[in-house]
Amino acid sequence: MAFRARGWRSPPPPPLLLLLLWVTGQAAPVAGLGLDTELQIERRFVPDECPRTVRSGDFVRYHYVGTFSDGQKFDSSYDRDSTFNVFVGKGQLIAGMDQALVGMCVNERRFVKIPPKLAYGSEGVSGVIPPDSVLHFDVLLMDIWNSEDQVQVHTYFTPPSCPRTIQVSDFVRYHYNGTFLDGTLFDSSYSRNRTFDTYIGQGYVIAGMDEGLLGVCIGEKRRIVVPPHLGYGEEGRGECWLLPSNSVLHFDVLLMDIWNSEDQVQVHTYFTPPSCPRTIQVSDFVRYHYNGTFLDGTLFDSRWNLGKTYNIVLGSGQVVLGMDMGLREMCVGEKRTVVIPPHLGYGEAGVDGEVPGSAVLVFDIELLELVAGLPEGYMFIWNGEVSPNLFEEIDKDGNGEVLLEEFSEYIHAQVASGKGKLAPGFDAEVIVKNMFTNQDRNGDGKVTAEEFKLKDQEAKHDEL
Ligand SMILES: [Ca+2]
Ligand SMILES: [Ca+2]
Repeated sequence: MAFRARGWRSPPPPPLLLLLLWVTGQAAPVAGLGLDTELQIERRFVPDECPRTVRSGDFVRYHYVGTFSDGQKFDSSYDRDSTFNVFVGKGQLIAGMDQALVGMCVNERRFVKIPPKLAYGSEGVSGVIPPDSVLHFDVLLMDIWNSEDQVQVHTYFTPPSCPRTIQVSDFVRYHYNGTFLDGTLFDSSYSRNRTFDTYIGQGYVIAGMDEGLLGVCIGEKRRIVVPPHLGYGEEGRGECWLLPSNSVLHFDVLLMDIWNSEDQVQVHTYFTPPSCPRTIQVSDFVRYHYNGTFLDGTLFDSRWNLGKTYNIVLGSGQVVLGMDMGLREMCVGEKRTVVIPPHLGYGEAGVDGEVPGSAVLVFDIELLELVAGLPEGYMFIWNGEVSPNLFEEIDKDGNGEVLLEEFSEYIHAQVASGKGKLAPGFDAEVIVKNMFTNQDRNGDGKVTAEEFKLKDQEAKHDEL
């Protein structure tokens, strides 16, 4: 090993490194001759993009192959399949390497020739580096950061509108590609075809992401650069991957979704009809069109496209609570947008294959029809006075018993003549059957005058 010291907080060095430390400490300056007496640097490859170069004090990760002048290899990081990680300019490297790394870009490749006086001098390293050896290094820089680095954010796509940005305690869903500085991909939510979902600012993600995600809009594309002390540090352990220790991480983030547990349903009316005799109340039957999208604009459901309306009774549990709330007070002909947070939508589970877990839903709604419902809890009401001889009227054949057929015929006749009203939006036969069963106390399929009377006396707001 051609380096004097261990990397930053690395495990204890193997014996050879200890030996090198000792020997280098003893090395006397050597007066050489010709070109071999000076440090020579050849920049073999310089990338087009180079936002930052190595400065003294930086921590770097690099690969190298070390050879003697005759081409014989004495050491290589590739053989160990791991980069060499070290602070530059702090005497942890032989002097020649400390100097040679300065000014390098990530992905730059340098051929470096180091004279003995800037390496191991006239002593060399017993059994490894002969005395007065000129050392050649083929260096490829992988990573660079400084302990003073902060999180860097760079927004490279800004959506046209941004009604809301990420704040502490929000729950977000985002896609990301995670790369090292040299561009190598180490993780991607896209490859899993699933967003990364988390609370922000509460320590569920690395500190650098908690900070770097603040202020992001839906649809924004942002690169977040996280130095290791705000990322996975020396251990390099992520949630599902083991990273090289002390690596800088690039996250290219696309925000898909954002909400807060304190969010309520948001309603925005963008078209109001000229007249509105009644707005939707609980128990009303309504028909409406809608498009359902996620916050990023992806359509997940559309009644408009299907050419069918959605028909429900408000307050009857036929739609998610957020939709029930979002439809209230709407007029026929009105158009509105309803934004539903997941705790009032499909929750953490979502809908398999249709709605991801913890998704905010945006519904664009047009109300087409409204049929006023009955008061809450009623399935049938009389519009006027109830006949005093009700049982006799229902018992058409006068045999003292009411069968379901008689009962059903009678109720439908009342509805047809406008004297009674069934709750809209439900199956009339089911309502009638339930009413009949309710009257038939002993369940023998007939309602007697006695059963009818008992039911009548205890009824508070029941059917008849
Ligand atoms: Ca009868
Ligand atoms: Ca009975």
